[in-house]
Amino acid sequence: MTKPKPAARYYNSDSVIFPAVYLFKSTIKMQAWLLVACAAALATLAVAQKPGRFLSLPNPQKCASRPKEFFYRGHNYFYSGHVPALANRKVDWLDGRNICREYCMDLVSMETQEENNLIFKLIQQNDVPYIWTSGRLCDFKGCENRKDLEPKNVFGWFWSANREKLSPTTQIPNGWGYNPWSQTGHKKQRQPDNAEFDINGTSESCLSVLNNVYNDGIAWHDVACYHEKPVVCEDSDELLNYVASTNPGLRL
Ligand SMILES: [Ca+2]
Repeated sequence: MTKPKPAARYYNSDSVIFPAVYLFKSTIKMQAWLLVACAAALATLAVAQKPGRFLSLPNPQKCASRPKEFFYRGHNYFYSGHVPALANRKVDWLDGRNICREYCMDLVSMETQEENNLIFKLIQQNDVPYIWTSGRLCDFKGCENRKDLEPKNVFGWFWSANREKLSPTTQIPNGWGYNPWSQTGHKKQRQPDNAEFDINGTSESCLSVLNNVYNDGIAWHDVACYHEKPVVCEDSDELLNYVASTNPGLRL
């Protein structure tokens, strides 16, 4: 395994997982995939200057005692600001995923308006300035030659936690009454606007919910993944099933 270039660090981690969707059809295949991922992570740790740049594996004990702030449609959620051990932590997007993944969770994915409203309410009621979600632009290795993702700023977004595609960014999603993407931002244009790319060449490849940063209320923004933010974690069926199958008797 070659050492990742710093600029490609997020792309490397996602190119491992995004095309792997078809491997998740059975627990046995999933275990095989996790073994491969584990071996890849260990091999990379040996050469990486900064460890932890790859997806973390779940920790069974942390999964069993994971924070459960509220429950919705079979999943537990928590805001990192409400967990004493994490209350003061702001992390980049990949570290955010890994904080959640050690608890058998992942960054939150809002596939429905009802779920999105719950997250917006959490942000509003607790005066949270911003959070990371699992939303990610498919602009890394493995996303080339995908005509269905073009143009990327409209069709190229997916939830990393479960690899589901988002609705086209220019449309109100099916079953929703509003478009969750902000109508404004740094360039006074609707989101996603990839604004930071014009400033310093860094793509805005990760999806954050910002609380009125642009006098635009609570809304979705594309943001460069290196920014440090608190997180909302949501149960991951894949990681919970994996830990359950490999730890008989563990109460999750
Ligand atoms: Ca933006």
